Amino acid sequence: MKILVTGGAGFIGSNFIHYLLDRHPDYDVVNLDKLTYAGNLENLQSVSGNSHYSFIKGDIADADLVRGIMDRGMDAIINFAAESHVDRSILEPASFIRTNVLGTQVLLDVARERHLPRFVQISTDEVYGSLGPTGRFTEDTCLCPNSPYSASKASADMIALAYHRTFDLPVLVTRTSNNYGPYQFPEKLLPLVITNLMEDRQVPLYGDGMNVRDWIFVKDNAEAIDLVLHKGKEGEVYNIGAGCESTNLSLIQGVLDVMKKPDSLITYVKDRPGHDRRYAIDPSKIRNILGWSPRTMLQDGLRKTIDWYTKNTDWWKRIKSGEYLKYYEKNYTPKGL
Ligand code: NAD
Ligand code: TDX
Repeated sequence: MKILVTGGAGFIGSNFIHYLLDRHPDYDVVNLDKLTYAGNLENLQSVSGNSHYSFIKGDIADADLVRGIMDRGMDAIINFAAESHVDRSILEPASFIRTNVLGTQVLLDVARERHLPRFVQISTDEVYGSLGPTGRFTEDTCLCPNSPYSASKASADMIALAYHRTFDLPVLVTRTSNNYGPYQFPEKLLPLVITNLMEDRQVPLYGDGMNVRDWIFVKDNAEAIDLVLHKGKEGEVYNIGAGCESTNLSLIQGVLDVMKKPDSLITYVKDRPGHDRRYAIDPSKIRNILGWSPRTMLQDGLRKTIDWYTKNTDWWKRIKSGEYLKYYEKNYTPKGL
């Protein structure tokens, strides 16, 4: 197969490309990525010489560029490209609408023109909104997004599924819970906490710290996406989650324990506006129909992740010393960090 992966220089996309090239060494993978602040070709250094892998710097919203790539005879698009950080969507929503909604629409239009056999839209559990203390999101849960980020992702899902129903485009959608693992940009909770703790800096905990997220090791998500690509049914949505719920406070306490750091490094800060209280994915559909199950549970995955950031200090130190500093100041300084 020839596969166009968009956003492959980001966290999940780069992990997915590593997975795909290992699992299917005869596949050709083209990575189209705009290299925003979140895109990092260092994530793909070890495959840069692989003759089955190529990189194109560009925007998914550039229809002519996407047409040119499709003319190489692609069999599938897997659309990871997105603005992905909720806090940034609160500071500046416009780029989220542009890339996540309009960019996806451009990809869908070109896919339609070129009769693409498979289009996998990578989405998130955040489109379902916030849960109370019980229950889990199924694929039939109504969409109720609360942040500009999740609203842009919900829009893209609905447009993609509408292209299936209206134009018969072979679209599949995956909705995954919070991913963690190697190469995650240190603005997201876990890499922020791990790297701050490595420097004995305070870690910011929003609100009362009791918001719940459902954590999945990124390689398990890559395996699930690969299954959906090959065996999923067109027009269907697949929830992907590992059943690892945790409050943010107990997650951070787990990291403090492994890293042998004191609780006094936690600083409670002002809450995120519109902060969703709880997410939890019901993965029964992908488990029962496609036979997927996660391999890595939270404790083991946390250790692997902490170990990766410990061994790759150059990777995150380069990021944290650049443009990222300006964002960190804008998001956290007024709240006392
Ligand atoms: P990320 O921010 O680490 O990476 C996004 C990548 O997209 C970057 O390499 C960036 O350069 C690229 N990009 C951004 N705008 C682009 C554009 N206009 N054209 C081409 N490339 C562009 O994000 P991530 O955490 O790897 O998330 C990947 C996908 O998975 C996103 O669609 C996100 O919504 C979804 N998702 C993420 C999580 C999570 O926990 N991280 C969970 C569920 C779903
Ligand atoms: O400094 C922080 N302190 C804190 O308490 C940060 C950055 C986050 N938090 C909280 C907010 C959330 O409850 O931790 C939780 C996780 O926050 P993020 O890492 O920002 O992730 P979240 O908002 O849950 O969204 C993530 O999962 C779903 C990804 O960023 C999205 O791209 C994905 O769709």
